[in-house]
Amino acid sequence: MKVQLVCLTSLQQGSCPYSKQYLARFEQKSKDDNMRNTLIASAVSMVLLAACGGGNTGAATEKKTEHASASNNAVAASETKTPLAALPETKELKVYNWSDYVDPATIKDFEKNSGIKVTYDVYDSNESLEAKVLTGKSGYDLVVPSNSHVGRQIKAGAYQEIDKSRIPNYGNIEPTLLKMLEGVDPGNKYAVPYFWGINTMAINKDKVEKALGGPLPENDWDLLFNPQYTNKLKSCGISILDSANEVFPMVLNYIGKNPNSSDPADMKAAKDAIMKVRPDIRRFSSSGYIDDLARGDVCVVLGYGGDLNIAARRAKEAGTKVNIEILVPKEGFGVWVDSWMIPKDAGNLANAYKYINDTLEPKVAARNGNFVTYAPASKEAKALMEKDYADNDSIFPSAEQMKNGFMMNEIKPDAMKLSTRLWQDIKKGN
Ligand code: N2P
Repeated sequence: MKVQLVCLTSLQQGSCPYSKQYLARFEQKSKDDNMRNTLIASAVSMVLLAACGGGNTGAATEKKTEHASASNNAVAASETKTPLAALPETKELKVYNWSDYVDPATIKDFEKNSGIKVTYDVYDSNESLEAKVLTGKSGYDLVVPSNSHVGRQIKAGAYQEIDKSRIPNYGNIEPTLLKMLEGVDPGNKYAVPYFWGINTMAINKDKVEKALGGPLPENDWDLLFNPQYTNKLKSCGISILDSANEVFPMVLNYIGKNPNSSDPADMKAAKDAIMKVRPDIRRFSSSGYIDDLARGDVCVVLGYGGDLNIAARRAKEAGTKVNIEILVPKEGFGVWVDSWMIPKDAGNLANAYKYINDTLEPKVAARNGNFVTYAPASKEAKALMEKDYADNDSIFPSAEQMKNGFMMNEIKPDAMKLSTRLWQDIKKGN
């Protein structure tokens, strides 16, 4: 993926804020950096695309992109010549999604407008979802894995191909997200992006400053992985995601390794690094940390960017003095894309398509985006979101910041097994 292409059309119109030199420099850097090349360029271009397409002058460009994307990726329903074969009509839809990942009001509206009854269950880790979908009898019509798990689950035969012509809003999807997913889902046959976001950390600023009794470290990740700091911070509470897949890349990056390494020696080094701070970790949590942080029960959290923002909002709404800051560390943060996928055993196919389509409606996507504080895949949604969120760099990191991000890619099956075993040991304290 050539970063220059990203702003090309806007540059011709003079509306792209990034100079050719800047983009060329970035591309050179990407070439030099084997580990972070293709996918990071894509991630950066995602932000550039948003920036380039934001103003009025970009409107023509936007249209062109949309058209190209529609013809590349889907035949919009309106363009289809032959009518679609009818799918069996049913009256329900079973969704299995991440917790805190939808505005419940959008589900109510969908039910009201469609007459479909939605059953909505939640999980808080890719591991939990995978355990269900790999049985082949998930009982769900829609699930939402991260890009790190999409490829392996497709290969395992867990999903049905998407009929894009049944999703008229498919052309609303930010094209860069589809490009990013191509690596795990060639031809974008199975996965339809929903939100993208980052794995990062948040602090209760007052408590952290008090516990440290001195300045915050230059490297934000020292707050979580350097015993010099964690020794002091354990008194106010450290919480990290309860998932090897979400935490190992952060640790590998901290110790200077490839965040997506499948090398057993690197995995063991990551485990050793966590074991150094293990006595100081109060909680392993993948969703409960939102309220822990909002209440002031923990002061440093490794979590999902949007969830950390939800914690900050809840603290504000509760009128407490809990002062939460979400960090976007210059030393690196993980980037992921979560997608709708239809399990093989889905029984309410027509309704699954209707629901996916609804989530890509810019207004619905913006409403969900405001509620869950992640970046919607529906590209027009950002402009409709509350300004505070649209301007929040832990929800929409800037192009500069994205250079420090790394995609959280799929790791090899053997490495996955090893990291799961190491994670159990870490939790037991072995
Ligand atoms: C929502 C977490 C979704 C992000 N609570 C995980 N990729």
